[in-house]
Amino acid sequence: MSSAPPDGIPCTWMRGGTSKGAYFLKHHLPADERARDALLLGIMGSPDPRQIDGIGGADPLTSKVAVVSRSERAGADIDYLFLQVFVDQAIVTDKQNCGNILAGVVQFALEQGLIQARDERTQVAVYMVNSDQVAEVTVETPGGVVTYRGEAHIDGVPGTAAPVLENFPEAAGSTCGALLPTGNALDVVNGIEVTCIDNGMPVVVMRAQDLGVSGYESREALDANTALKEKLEAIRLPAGQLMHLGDVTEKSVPKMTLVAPPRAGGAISTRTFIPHRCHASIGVLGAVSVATACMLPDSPAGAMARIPAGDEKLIAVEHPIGETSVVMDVTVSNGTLQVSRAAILRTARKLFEGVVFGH
Ligand code: NQM
Repeated sequence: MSSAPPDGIPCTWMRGGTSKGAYFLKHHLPADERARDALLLGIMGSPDPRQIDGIGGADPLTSKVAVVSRSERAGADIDYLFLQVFVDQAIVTDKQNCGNILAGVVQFALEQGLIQARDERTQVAVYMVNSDQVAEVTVETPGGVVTYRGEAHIDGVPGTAAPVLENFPEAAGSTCGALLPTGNALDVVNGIEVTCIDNGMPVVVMRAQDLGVSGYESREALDANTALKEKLEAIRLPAGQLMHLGDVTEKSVPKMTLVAPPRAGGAISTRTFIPHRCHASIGVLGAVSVATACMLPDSPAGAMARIPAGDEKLIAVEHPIGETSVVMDVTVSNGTLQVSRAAILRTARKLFEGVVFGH
């Protein structure tokens, strides 16, 4: 299948936020994209629903790849390309970003010697190749050395770890060209009211109730609901065109988020399909996009969200296993929403470092 180097490739396997992935230095992977993708499919064990012949975890959230290199761009320290390796199809896509895998990229770059740590904590400008956007990421480096241990907790991960702060100063429209790619806060697609939004991740936001569910079901119950999945795909394909993403049949965007009124003290309750399986929680940039939709009065999310007052807002996005809090600086000028910053807390952990083999 691929011409993988027989001696394998250096690889670090990390938990980034609520996802897991293989982190590579760019120069260790084939420069040719087809050869690279074939190699990554072999490494993850795709296509196979069990990924039994690879290191992927048989879930889109654990079949992810970060490709990292020193940046040559002004204003950036390192470049991060995210690749989603589909589990049951022979597809590797760079058409989406991933803020969870981003949570391990800086520690990896520091440990690989691409950049130098400061004492206490190190802030790094990460150029996210997929969305042509810079994220500011701050990690703990006591004595100039990366630590994964700490007291921060994120829902969906047992225990605590060192905090990783992700700041997105320029997320709006990073994939679709505009925060509201259709030009509207509300569209009707296949008879369902939706908000098509891109504040770092293209997402279609709609009322769970309109799709015949409560929006409080478990991930497992929603994943078993094939009728719901068919309805969502029938909305996603035309929505992808409206969002300037073209034919999204083989793309992992837009994500599909069902919203319901909050019921755990947060701003909104969510269930997100990414796009064919229900997310165990919600993606980082997915949460930023949904939190932004909550600020639009015409959106199905805005109508039911509980939003705190003030320009700096803490929006708790509830999901199947807790909540993800997004801090946003928001202003409205001339009736238009301006989000000048979105920030989120993550943690990460290095799980192993070694050599991985393709086919
Ligand atoms: O939205 C899953 C994840 C993600 C993406 C997905 C993510 C983000 O949880 O920034 O983190 O939506 O495919 O890893």
